Amino acid sequence: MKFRIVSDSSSNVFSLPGVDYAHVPLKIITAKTEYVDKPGLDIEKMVTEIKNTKSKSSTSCPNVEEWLAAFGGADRVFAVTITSKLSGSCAAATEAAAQYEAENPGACVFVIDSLSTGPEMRLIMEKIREHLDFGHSFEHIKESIREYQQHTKLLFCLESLTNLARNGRVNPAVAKIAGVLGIRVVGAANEGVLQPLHKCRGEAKALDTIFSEMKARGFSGGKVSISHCFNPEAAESLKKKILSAFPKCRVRIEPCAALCSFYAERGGLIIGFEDALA
Ligand code: X90
Repeated sequence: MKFRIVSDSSSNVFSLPGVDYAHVPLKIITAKTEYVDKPGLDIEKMVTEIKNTKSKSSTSCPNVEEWLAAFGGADRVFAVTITSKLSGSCAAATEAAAQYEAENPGACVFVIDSLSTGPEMRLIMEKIREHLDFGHSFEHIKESIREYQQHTKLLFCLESLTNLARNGRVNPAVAKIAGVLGIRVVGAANEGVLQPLHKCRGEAKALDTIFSEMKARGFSGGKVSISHCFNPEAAESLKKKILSAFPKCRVRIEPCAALCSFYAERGGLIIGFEDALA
């Protein structure tokens, strides 16, 4: 029985050692270029180019064929997608799953709508890998992941919400507040959409606010995954803060790939974490 984990590139995960893993890219479309969210892309250049242009840029999700190709050859697939409330990725994966099962009798695809993105998707995939290592059955893993998702959360801290607002993923009024120099918006993924919570002046204040929000949401030293858009310093400061309160905590830091970099924009942080019941 061949098991595979597949995610769209909003997870920022391009390899997952120890399991059969594939990713399907989202795309970032500008007036001049189409950027495919794959390893090797010069994201710094992309972010700078987009910041310096007045013309509108947008994104597009993987299509059914791309998901299908990524499933190819596996008997059991876990397909983890960005929130279905903000992207068509989950719908395409669901359609691909139905086609794949029809064309490959006996094969099963479980589509997991993360209702989130980035680091929370990584936590979900690492949990699936743990179950696979234990040799658990497909059905058992499906149930366990549904339960695990109740105990993973996502927070974000953004210096600019311009691209989110321009593409209708957040209220323009909220984006305007974030546009003020030095103001960061700290918020949460709530039922699959962005929920702004605080306006913070300065990064130190924002990091304190994130850590308080984590604790308010049940964090007590569980696993943490932080993705940043060209802001490793802030990610490290947050990690330090977490470790000083929870010295044994596993905190992973990684850069955003293209899709998350486009929406989180330079300076942005996205934090996935487990609550006490995970
Ligand atoms: O299908 C597409 O074109 C992709 C659209 C994605 C839109 C939202 C991406 C958000 C990326 C921003 C901070 C975290 C927000 C979490 C919300 C659930 C990152």
